Amino acid sequence: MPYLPGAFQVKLIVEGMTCGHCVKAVTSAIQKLDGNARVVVDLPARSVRINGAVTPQQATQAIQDCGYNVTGSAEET
Ligand SMILES: [Cu+2]
Repeated sequence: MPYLPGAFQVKLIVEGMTCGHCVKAVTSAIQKLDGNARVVVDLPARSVRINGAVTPQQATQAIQDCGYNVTGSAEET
């Protein structure tokens, strides 16, 4: 699915992601909250964008449980 501006309700800045394995770990952690969530990870920008039924607080908790540090969050419209 192509990127649609504004389609992501949650954007987090996550420290410590370095490779595709990290991307998979973060993505599956989010998809445990919402199996249909769309997750786009941008490693250079350290951003995780989420389109799904997930609050920033839930997503932050899930990512921190994987061992990554969430240093910023924003709710997008
Ligand atoms: Cu990794």
